[in-house]
Amino acid sequence: MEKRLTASHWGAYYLSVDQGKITDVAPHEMDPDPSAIGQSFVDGIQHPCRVKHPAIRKSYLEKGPGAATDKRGAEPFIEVEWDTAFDLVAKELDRVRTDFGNQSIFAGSYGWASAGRFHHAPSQIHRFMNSIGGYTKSVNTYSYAASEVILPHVVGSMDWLLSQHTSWPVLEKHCQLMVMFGGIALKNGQINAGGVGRHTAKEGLLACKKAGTKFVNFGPIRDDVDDALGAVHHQLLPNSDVAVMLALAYQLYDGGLHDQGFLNKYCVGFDQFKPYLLGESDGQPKDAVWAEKVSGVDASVIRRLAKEMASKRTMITASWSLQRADHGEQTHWMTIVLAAMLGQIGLPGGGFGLGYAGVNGVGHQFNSFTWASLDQGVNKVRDFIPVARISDLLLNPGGRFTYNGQSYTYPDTKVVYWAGGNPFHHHQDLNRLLKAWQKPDSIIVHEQTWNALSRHADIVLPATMTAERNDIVCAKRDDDIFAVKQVVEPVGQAKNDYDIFCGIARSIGVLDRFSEDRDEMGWLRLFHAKNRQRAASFGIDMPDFDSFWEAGEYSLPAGKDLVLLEDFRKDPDGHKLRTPSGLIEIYSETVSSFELESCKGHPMWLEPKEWLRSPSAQKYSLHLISNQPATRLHSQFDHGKTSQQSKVSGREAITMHPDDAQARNLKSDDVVRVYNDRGATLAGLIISATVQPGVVQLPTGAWYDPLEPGVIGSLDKAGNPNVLTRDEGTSELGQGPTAHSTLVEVEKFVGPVPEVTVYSPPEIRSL
Ligand SMILES: Nc1nc2c(c(=O)[nH]1)N[C@H]1C(S)=C(S)[C@@H](COP(=O)(O)OP(=O)(O)OC[C@H]3O[C@@H](n4cnc5c(=O)[nH]c(N)nc54)[C@H](O)[C@@H]3O)O[C@H]1N2
Ligand SMILES: Nc1nc2c(c(=O)[nH]1)N[C@H]1C(S)=C(S)[C@@H](COP(=O)(O)OP(=O)(O)OC[C@H]3O[C@@H](n4cnc5c(=O)[nH]c(N)nc54)[C@H](O)[C@@H]3O)O[C@H]1N2
Ligand SMILES: [Mo]
Repeated sequence: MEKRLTASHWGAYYLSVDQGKITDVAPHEMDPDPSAIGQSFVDGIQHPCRVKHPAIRKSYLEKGPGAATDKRGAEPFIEVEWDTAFDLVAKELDRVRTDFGNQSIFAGSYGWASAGRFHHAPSQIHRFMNSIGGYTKSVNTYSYAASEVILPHVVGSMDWLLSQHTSWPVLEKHCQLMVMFGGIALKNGQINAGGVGRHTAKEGLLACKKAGTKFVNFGPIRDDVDDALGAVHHQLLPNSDVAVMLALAYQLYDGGLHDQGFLNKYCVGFDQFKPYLLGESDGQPKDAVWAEKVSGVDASVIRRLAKEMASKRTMITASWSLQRADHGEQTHWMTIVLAAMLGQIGLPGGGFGLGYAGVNGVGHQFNSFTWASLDQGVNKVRDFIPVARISDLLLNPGGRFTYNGQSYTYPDTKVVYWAGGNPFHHHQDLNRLLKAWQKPDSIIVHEQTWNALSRHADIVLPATMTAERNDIVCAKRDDDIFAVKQVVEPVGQAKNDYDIFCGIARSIGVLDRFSEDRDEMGWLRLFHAKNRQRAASFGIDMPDFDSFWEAGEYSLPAGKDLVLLEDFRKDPDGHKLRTPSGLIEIYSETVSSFELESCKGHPMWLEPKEWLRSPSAQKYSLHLISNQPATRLHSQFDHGKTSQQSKVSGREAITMHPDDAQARNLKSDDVVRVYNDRGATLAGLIISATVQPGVVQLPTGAWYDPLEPGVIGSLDKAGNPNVLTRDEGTSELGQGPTAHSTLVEVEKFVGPVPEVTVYSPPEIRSL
């Protein structure tokens, strides 16, 4: 039995391999807090649901592009040889770019794909598309789109902020009070985009606790904070955080506890914000009594906490989930304004943090250089969409949209091409997506499994998984970098995305441009050479490629401790922020000049369209939190054992408060129907007071499994919350996703419970 190193977005492990089969998995010894998601490697890689052969939807193979697009998801697939598939894809891409132009190819292809610098499917697809003249892309992420657009106006880019976050050891030494909105969920810290050597969030938090940090959390779900932290927990109505933050700000100002010196020296626009805060501009002071009416948080709690925050070194944290909601731009902006009023930004242990443990990297000490990745080339097409506007793009060719103060047009999409992401996982209002999905002539995907994405495509090309190929795995800035070797043969005829694109590039006649005549190991050697060079410029002598490859891993000396915005605080002229004023913008002239109803010049409480105090709550009286799943990464490895073991009554679990369960006469393990006007899904019931009354939690990631495939509005059998969520942008500014602003009703499902069938392949025929 061999033990072979592998590495993933959720950690490094050793796989035991016996006669070509993965039989066991053990975490890497360097990891103090390994993730159980790795257990899914045992059955997840060589699972029957893997795509084994290139496959074409029946009508598409018979009649070509545009054939019976309303049957996507409902027809059998026909297996073809690779060369046939390459030619078919090449011919269609050539037809579309010649007849309509490259902007008619949508290849934004958002998604997390797998860890690995070379076999990173989104980089591969973008490089390939650029080698044939470009594609319509998507901008920003599902994770924090609203903040990515608003924060450059306020303090700086989200990516830059996240790479500078105050690190755990500094918090341990200096932070006396941590006030959290949306918790610091360790289930999320299991993950890091690109890879993770050591999971440090848990030990970081426990060290703070041991050193005496007091934790206070506002949120609908108690589990968002580890029990060991002994946090004081305050329930609040989902989406009402801005009201509580405003009231804390009001109480600071009212009590003379705000730091006027900090506001004068490091910020602009407090004077424009103040009339709103005090109610001079709209007749409503944003005091604690007002906030209680909005959020349900006791006014006395807010008053007391404001005083305590002003008397201690206080870190205010907000999870990313807060801004995946209607008017999400306001949440992190207001977090920063509140921290600015406390005046501790740039001091060790104080200020603000966005998304601690949202992924493992936030709070980690980073090194200052980034590892090499695949050069994607230049995209000649200017068209783009904000990432969550995919259904709008397909439904409204030629239609207009606004984004960050400007107006743009949606191109006419003929081909949708995806590799490394799953819109049937990530997008909101799947029934609306299904309608939009009928529009393009061709939908081409590279997939590993027969999940909802591949089932709803025309051309499905089977892609390898990590253990089936060689790669270098590391997060962009992590200290630990792994040489991950192929451990098992690819299932069936699965190929690496790179080799798939080489095959298509050869048919089109652009192979040289795409491949630069390098094979897999040639690219890995190139990356390593770049990495060594970068390390050397920091005085670090990395081993040569062969030694690295042989050793399997390399760790940089730990990065140094960080304090977010410390340089700016010490020397605001020498370290100007990249905002128009160079300072923190409590009021933004730029945003104000856009004249948007949905995002004004300073942060405000703007009522969500759908929440527990909106009229629709009469009909749908439960707020749905579709948060990140603890037992998988999004939809990845939903078929694996760690995820499958967490299912209740054969499907995704929904958690409900005992009072709500009693009112609906529901029992534990009941199969329930969760529904609203947009759709319905089945879930298995967990009754627990960890969620507050009026809130239900149904994590994302269960594979969409319609009772009647191809029928828009069909009941989903497996528990995918995105048949219920809203597909509207956060605002005309950011256009981010708003999954966390959703109301539903829940009832016992009556009648024979349909079996979940999505984890076995669909009907596949041979030619
Ligand atoms: N309701 C609701 N919806 C949400 C969210 C929410 O909070 N609530 N959160 C959103 C967020 S933050 C995010 S980031 C998105 C995540 O959305 P995605 O990133 O799209 O989700 P994944 O399941 O990670 O999708 C990755 C896909 O790539 C495939 N894949 C993996 N490796 C490879 C490879 O090497 N090659 C190829 N060709 N394919 C590969 C996997 O099989 C899988 O289908 O979801 C969003 N959706
Ligand atoms: N295990 C695992 N970890 C992951 C991922 C995964 O799929 N699996 N995905 C990764 C990705 S792509 C991302 S972007 C991050 C996302 O990180 P987050 O955005 O932080 O993730 P969520 O789990 O959606 O939300 C965290 C908590 O916010 C709370 N919450 C929701 N709405 C509100 C609200 O209005 N107010 C308050 N106060 N709280 C609210 C919920 O109780 C929820 O549990 O997670 C990453 N980590
Ligand atoms: Mo995300």
